[in-house]
Amino acid sequence: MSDYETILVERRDAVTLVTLNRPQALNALNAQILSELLDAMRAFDADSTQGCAVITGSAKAFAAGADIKEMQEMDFAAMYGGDHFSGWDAFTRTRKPIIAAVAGFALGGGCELAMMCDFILAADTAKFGQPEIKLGVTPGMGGSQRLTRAVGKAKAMEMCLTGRMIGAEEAERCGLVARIVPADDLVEEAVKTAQTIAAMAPLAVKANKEMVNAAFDTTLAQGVQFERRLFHGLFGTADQKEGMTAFVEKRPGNWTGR
Ligand code: CO8
Repeated sequence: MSDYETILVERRDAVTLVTLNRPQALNALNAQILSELLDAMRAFDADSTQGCAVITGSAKAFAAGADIKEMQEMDFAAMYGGDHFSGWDAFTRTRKPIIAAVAGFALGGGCELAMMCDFILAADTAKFGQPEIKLGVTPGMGGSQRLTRAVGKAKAMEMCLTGRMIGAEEAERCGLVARIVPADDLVEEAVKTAQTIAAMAPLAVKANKEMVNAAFDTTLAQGVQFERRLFHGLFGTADQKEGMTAFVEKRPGNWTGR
């Protein structure tokens, strides 16, 4: 359905499935893949028939990081003076939910991309790491911040300072991933989960995403207040009336997104 060269985009009913597709570089994130991914996510966010997205890679690699060959010769002026991050910032402003379905390597920028998604489903083969230290640098796409918030200081510090990879079980134990599924079932399970989300009232889906994310940027009191305002606001929607009436009438809700 698209002319992209580095990603495949497929619609499964109300779910947009994006597959990173640079197998020769283990899905390393270069400028082209960022630009195509961003374009696909903008189209997804703007399309009222689509309710949730899944981003996945190959069995071997979700993504093995930012493209090292693209960065190798850059100096400070090229990196600082260039615009290498606003695209990723834009990615995080996607308002509908995105699930990362991770099999194989999610390293450096690959781990950071997975963490920019709303939650991670991991295949039992998944391996997460921030190995930038081994390249003489640090995470650059938010990894030092999102990983620390996800797994706490001790493990984030160890991973960033040593480059040690963690497997799916350790990642689940420390709260980095929502759930582990057998590798063969990963994409189907992620799409099924996305379809469950896409079948919910759309305004409530956006509000839930927004308020959980607010927990990372606010004090508890501010976050609770933010939640309350959105909660109040949903009582002005037709879908709140429909959802509660459907419960009382013991039938599924029939959402209008109003
Ligand atoms: N960038 C570019 N090419 C890569 C990358 C990468 N991150 N990872 C793998 N490749 C390429 C390899 O060079 C190789 O290409 P070729 O066949 O032409 O030599 C091909 O993919 C296959 O890789 P390997 O032969 O290395 O495969 P192995 O199975 O032996 O090893 C590993 C797999 C362990 C995943 C290994 O490839 C590896 O260590 N990759 C690098 C991991 C890494 O260091 N990632 C962090 C990158 S830095 C980063 O992400 C910072 C983000 C900051 C944002 C910056 C925005 C501009």
